[in-house]
Amino acid sequence: MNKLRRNCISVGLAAAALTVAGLAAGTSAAAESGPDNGKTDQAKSGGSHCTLSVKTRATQCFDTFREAIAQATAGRVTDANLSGLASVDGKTAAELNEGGFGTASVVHGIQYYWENFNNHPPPLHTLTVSGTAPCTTPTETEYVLAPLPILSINWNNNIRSFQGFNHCWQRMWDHPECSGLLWDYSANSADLGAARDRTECIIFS
Ligand SMILES: [Ca+2]
Ligand SMILES: [Ca+2]
Repeated sequence: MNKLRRNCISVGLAAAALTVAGLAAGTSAAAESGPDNGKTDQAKSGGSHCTLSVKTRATQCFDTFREAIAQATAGRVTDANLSGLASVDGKTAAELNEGGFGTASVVHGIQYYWENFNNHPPPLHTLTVSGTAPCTTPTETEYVLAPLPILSINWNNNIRSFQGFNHCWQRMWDHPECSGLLWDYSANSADLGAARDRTECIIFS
């Protein structure tokens, strides 16, 4: 087991308290939340398809999903679909999951602005998070991402679906200090349901 993989890389605030209070998606009516229905805080500027490296904390945004995936994989995967519409296809998913040791950049998760992996009319936005190695066993924490980045959109309270890659699972929390569990260990979700537009902390595991 590579020791590097076992280190917890804290991006932004560290998880202060990993309590499971509030478990069960979307049951806390008083919890801070984003828009209930239509998205209101649309992109102001910059490309809609962004990447975040957990190693360098660098972010970049691109006009196309294809460009974002190419950057997130250090040029290894260059044929992802252009728009970010719907989930990555099976071929691209397989390519993303080939990212193992020795590759420069390994995709851990893609966050989608809309439910059903962005299978929705525009505007479409994606946030692809990458690291330098695959994740370890699903319930062993890799790192905390909180608060979420503010790029062409503010990703806080704006995720409706996500996909994990390279053995990475996600837990989603309502607040930037990683409290108020919204969504427990999962490899993906096509629709966060009552937890839509509420995530401000993701723990990758
Ligand atoms: Ca929230
Ligand atoms: Ca893990």
